[in-house]
Amino acid sequence: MIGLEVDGTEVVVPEGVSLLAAVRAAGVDLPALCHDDRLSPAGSCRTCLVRSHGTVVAACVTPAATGARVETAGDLAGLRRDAVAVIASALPPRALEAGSELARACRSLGIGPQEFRGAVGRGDDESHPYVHLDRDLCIACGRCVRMCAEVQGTFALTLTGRGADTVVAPGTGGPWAESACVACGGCVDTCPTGAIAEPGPGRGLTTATRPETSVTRTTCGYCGVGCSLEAVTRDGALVAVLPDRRGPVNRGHACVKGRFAHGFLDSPDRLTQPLVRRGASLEPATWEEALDRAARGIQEALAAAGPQAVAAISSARATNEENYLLQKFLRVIGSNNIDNCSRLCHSPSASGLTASFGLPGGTDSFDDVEQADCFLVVGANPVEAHPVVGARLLQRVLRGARLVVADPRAVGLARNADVHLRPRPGTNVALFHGLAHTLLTESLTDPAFLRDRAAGLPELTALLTGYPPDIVAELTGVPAADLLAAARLYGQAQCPAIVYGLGVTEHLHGTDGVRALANLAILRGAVGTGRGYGVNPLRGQNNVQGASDMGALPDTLPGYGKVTDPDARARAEAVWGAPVPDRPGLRIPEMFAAARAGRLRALWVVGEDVCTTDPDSDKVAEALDACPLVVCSELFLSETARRADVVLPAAAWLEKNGTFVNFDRRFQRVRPALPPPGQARSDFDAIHALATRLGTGLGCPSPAAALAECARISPLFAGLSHHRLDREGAVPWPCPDPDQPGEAKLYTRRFATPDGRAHLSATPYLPPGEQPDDDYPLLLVTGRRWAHYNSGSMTRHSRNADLAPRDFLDLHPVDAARHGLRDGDLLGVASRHGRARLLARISEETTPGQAFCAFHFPSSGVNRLTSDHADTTTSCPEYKVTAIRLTRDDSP
Ligand SMILES: Nc1nc2c(c(=O)[nH]1)N[C@H]1C(S)=C(S)[C@@H](COP(=O)(O)OP(=O)(O)OC[C@H]3O[C@@H](n4cnc5c(=O)[nH]c(N)nc54)[C@H](O)[C@@H]3O)O[C@H]1N2
Ligand SMILES: Nc1nc2c(c(=O)[nH]1)N[C@H]1C(S)=C(S)[C@@H](COP(=O)(O)OP(=O)(O)OC[C@H]3O[C@@H](n4cnc5c(=O)[nH]c(N)nc54)[C@H](O)[C@@H]3O)O[C@H]1N2
Ligand SMILES: [Mo]
Repeated sequence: MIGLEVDGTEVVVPEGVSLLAAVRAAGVDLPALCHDDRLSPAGSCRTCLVRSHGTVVAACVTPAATGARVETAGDLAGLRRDAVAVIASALPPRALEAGSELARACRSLGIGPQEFRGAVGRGDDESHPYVHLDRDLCIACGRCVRMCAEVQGTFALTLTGRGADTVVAPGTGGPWAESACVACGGCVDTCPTGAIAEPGPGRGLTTATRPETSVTRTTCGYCGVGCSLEAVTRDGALVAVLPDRRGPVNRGHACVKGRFAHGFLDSPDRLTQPLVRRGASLEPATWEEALDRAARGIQEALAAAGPQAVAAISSARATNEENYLLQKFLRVIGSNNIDNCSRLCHSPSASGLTASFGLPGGTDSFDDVEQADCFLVVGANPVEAHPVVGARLLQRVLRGARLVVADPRAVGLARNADVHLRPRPGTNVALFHGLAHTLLTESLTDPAFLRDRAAGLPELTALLTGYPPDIVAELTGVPAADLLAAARLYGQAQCPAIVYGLGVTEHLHGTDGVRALANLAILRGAVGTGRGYGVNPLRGQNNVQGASDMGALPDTLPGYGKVTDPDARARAEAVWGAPVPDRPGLRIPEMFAAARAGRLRALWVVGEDVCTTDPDSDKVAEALDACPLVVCSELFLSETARRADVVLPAAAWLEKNGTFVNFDRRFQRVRPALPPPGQARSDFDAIHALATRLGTGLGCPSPAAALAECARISPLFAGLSHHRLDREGAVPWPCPDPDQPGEAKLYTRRFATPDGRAHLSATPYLPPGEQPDDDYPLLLVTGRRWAHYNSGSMTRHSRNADLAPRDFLDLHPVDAARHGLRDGDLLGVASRHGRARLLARISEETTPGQAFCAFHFPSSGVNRLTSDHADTTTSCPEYKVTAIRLTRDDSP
C-alpha cells in the first residue's frame, strides 16, 4: 500500500493503481470519459486532469506514487470542464438525454444543450438485436474497441474515419449483425455516451449509470461459470441485466446469454398455469387439481410396487435448496431414485476426480488462471460454451501463456493454440497416455512430488511402455511430432493448467479419460502444490455442481456421504427423522429402462427436457409413455412436458430465491428480481406442495432454512448460510466452519483420498462404443453453439433466435463434395438408432470423415441419432461419437 495526499487529505491505495483511483478513493469524482477500470488506460480525453507535483496530468494514466501531492480543485475544475465541453460540442443536444456517463458529467459541470453543437446524419446501425449504434453520439474514445479486444478478445470493432469524423465500426465493414460480434455486451456497458446501446427499455443503462435502486444482485442461471449479474427493474418489469463488476469470476463481463437472453421470461409461450392430461390432450387446471392428480399417481405407484416404483430427475437449472428438498422428499418416502443431468455431463469428472484426488470438484479457484503459464484445454470449447471463462483464458494466452488445445474441431481457442491436437473422437485415453509417455521418457516429471504425494507410478510406467508416440499417432490420428511438442509445452511450464470439458467425459470411457488426464498433472506435480491451476472441469449447467452437492444423486446424500455408509445415513436420519434407504437408487437411463419394463410407475421430471436432450430419444419417449404417471415441472411446454400427465408451471432463475454452486465450487446467492408469471411457482414451493399433499412434511419453510438444514448434515457445507453469503458474496466449499473461509484451492497439504495421496491410474485405452462402417461411414460429434443453450427452450424464446435461427450439420468440404452437397442443403441424417434433419454447413472446422451438430432445436431430432452407449463407470452417454450416414432430404 502507498500513501499520498489528495487536496490535503491523506489516502492509502494499493500499489500500481493510477492517480484516478487515488482521487476517487479520496471521494472526489472526476469525469474520465476514455477510462474504464476494466481496460488499459488511454489518457486521450483529458477530462480527468489533476495537478501532481505542480504539473497538470491526466489522472487515469499517471501512476499513484508514495508521497504525491495531488490537487483537483481550483483552475483544474475549469480545465476539466473545458475538456468535457469540447467533446460535447461535437455531439447533437440529444446526447444529453442518453442518461450516459457523458450526460451525467455535463449535468454536474453545468454544460447545457446550447453547448452541444454537433451535426447529425452519420446514421444508425440497428441491424443487431441487442447492440445498436448511433454514430452521431460516438466520441471515438475507443473504450468499446478496447473492451472487445482486452476483455472479450473478439477484436470485432475498430475506429474508422479521420479527425472529427472518427467513429466506431465493425472491423468487417458491413452491418453490425454480420460482424464477428458475439454480443457479450462489453461495448454497450463501457460506452460513455450511449452511442452503442441496448435497444428497448434497457437503453442507456450501464454498470456506471444504472440507478442504485431497483437493482437485484443475482447469479446467472445459464451456464456453470456463475457470473454475478445485476437485474434492473422498472415498474415491476425487467429492463436490463448488467454484468456485476464485483463478480468474482466475471469481473464486470458477461455473455450473450446472461446479459441479453432474458426475453423468454415474458414469452407468450411461457407456462403460467398447471396442465393435466385428459385423454390425448393436456388441459388447463388449478394447482389443486394438478397436485391431486400427481399425489394420486404417486400413491398408486407406492401401493402397487413400493418406493422403488417412484423416481425423480432433479434439475441442475434449479437452486441448491430446490435440489435439497426434492432429494429429501424422495428419500423420506423411501426411494433413492433421484438423479440430475450431471449424469449426462460431468458424472465422469465427479467419479474420476474423486478417484484421483479425493473430491468430486475442480482442484483450484479460477482466480489462479492468472498464474498459469501454459494451458492444456481438452475437449472444451469455452469460447462458445463458457464465454466469460473463454475470454479470460484467451487474454492469458494473448499475454504470453502457452496453449495446447486437444479437440477434433478447429474452433474457439484452437485458433490461438501453439499446438492443436486433433484426436479422432473417442481416443482421448490413448492421447493422454501418449503425452504421459513423453513426460516420463523426457524426465518432465516431478520426482519429489511423485515420491511423497502420489501412488501408482510403477503400474503407470509399465502401462505407458505400450504408448510410444508412433503407436499413439496411429490410435488417435495425431501426428507424433505434435504429441511431443504438446507434452514438452505442458512438461516444461512452471505452472501448467488443465481445463477440460465434455469432449473428455461424454464417452464410453469418460471416467478413464478424466483419470488419464489427471495423470498428467500428477506426473508433473501440478496439482495440490499451491501454485498454478491444477485440473479443472468446466462444469456445464448453472447449478450442476450444486445439484450433485445437494445429494440429487442415487448413491450419495447431501455432501457426498454414500447411501451405503451407515454413518452418513445416520447423520441424515437424525435430522430428517426418517429412515434413509441403504441401496443406491436408479440412474437416469436405468429409470427409463425400468419404466419401459413396467417397474417404474411415477416419475417427476423437474427442469430437464429428457425427450430432447437424453440420448436415443425415441426410447426415452417410449419410457415416458409406459410410465403411468409423469409429472413435469417446466417453464415451457417442452417435448417432455408434452408427454407428461401433469405439468407444473415453474419460476425461472430471475424469479427465485436460493443459491447456485458454480464450476469452481463457489456458493453464490440467487435473488428474485421479478415475481413468476401467472400461477407459476418456484420448484421449491411446488415440491413442498406435492409433499404436503402426500402427507409428508419436509420442514425447511424457506430456502435459507433448507440450506441451513443441509449444512447440519454435511460437514463440507457446515459453514455456509444465506446470511453469510449475503455478507461475503461467494464462498467456496469445502467450508466446514462458519468462521473460516472456504477452501478455494484444494489439497495443498494432502489429497482427500483415504491414503492422502494422488492416485495415478493405469487403465488401458479401449475404443469407443460406436464405430463407422460402410453403412454409417461418418462420425458425428455433438456439442454446443454460442447463441443457444441446451434444449434451447430459453434462448429460442429470446432474440438469440435472430442470431442463430437454424440448426446446422457441419461437414468438411471433402465430405460435402463426395455427397454432392452445397451450403444450406436440407439433409436427412440416419444413425443405427434414429433419424434427424439438418441443414448442411460446409466448413473446414471439422475433420474429413467427421460431422458436427448441436442439439438446441428439438425439431431437428439430433438425439434420436445418439446411442445408448454410456460411460462404463457412471452411465454418462457417449454423445460425442455416433456413426451416421447422410441422405438428401427433399421433403418439406
Ligand atoms: N452457448 C452454450 N453454452 C453452454 C451450453 C449450451 O448449450 N450452449 N451448455 C452448458 C452445458 S450443460 C455444458 S455441460 C457445457 C459444455 O461445454 P463444453 O464441454 O465446452 O461443450 P461441447 O461443445 O459439448 O464439447 C466440447 C468440445 O469437445 C470436443 N470433443 C468431442 N469429442 C472429443 C474427443 O474425443 N476428444 C477431445 N479432446 N475433444 C472432443 C468437441 O469438438 C467440442 O468442441 O456448456 C455449457 N454452456
Ligand atoms: N447430443 C447431445 N445431447 C446432449 C449433450 C451433448 O453434448 N450432445 N449434452 C448433455 C448435457 S451436458 C446436458 S447438461 C443436458 C442438458 O439437458 P437439459 O437439462 O434437458 O437442458 P436445458 O435446456 O438446460 O434445461 C431443461 C429444461 O429446464 C427448464 N428450466 C430452466 N430453468 C428451470 C427452473 O428453474 N425450473 C424448472 N422446473 N425448469 C427449468 C427449461 O425450460 C428446459 O426446458 O443435455 C445433454 N444432451
Ligand atoms: Mo451439461
